[in-house]
Amino acid sequence: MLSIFPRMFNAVLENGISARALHAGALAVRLWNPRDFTDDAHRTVDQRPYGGGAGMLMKPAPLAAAIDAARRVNDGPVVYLSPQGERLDQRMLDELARLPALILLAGRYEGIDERIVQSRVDREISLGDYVLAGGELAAMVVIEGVARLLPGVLGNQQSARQDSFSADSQPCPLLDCPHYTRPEVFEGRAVPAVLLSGNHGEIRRWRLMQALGRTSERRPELLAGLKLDRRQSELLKAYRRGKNFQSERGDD
Ligand code: 4H7
Repeated sequence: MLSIFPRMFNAVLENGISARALHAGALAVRLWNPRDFTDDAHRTVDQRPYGGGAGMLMKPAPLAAAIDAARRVNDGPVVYLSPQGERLDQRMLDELARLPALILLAGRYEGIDERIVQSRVDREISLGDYVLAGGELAAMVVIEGVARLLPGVLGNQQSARQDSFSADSQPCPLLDCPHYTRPEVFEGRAVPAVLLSGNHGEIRRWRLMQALGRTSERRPELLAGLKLDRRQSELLKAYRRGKNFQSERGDD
């Protein structure tokens, strides 16, 4: 991990699943600060852009030296987090989680000198079409997304985890169904009766219906990429019928 703000990573490395992955030895993160690879008294990592314009760039020499040092310790593809990158998705996280090592590069200022991209970056990844002040949060998204996929990380579901290491990590085909826990009634809202029925066939059916219905309402483009079988089409129709019924009653 290369960043001029290494302490930002405490947020993800000291908490939750990534912290557990670290302690379990399933994950190791080493932080490299380009500032430690400068040779002037001010430890300068930024420089004005050729051609003018607002803002500064990360100058190439400290980045090159930091990347090369990181590579000597743990060689792996260099991933640069930037808005110009390929969109991150679950399939990509799965791919990254299978690599023995990875060098994440977080840019600050207006980005890095293009010659570093050319000479040392293997893959440019973006979280999505929006702008952050630095690549650190994006890198942390990659760290947490990868950590939870590593074998031996999810204590209780360890074996399930390994089974699903490939299968479960394909791009999630559908959105998740709604979830409920105790109490049965909260602020006047009851848990759907089917979930209390003990009929596991009906519960599975209801959950799939909700997943299909919510996906068609919220992310129709995900559904367009799927080929629904007879049962799934019927469940989706039933969901829509239920919705129409509710809105006719005015309690949608
Ligand atoms: C590399 C190049 C990632 C990194 C430029 C990083 C969004 C994402 C950054 C920039 C990021 C993402 C510098 C471009 C600051 C915008 C105001 C850091 N933003 N920045 N500029 N979508 N910012 O994954």
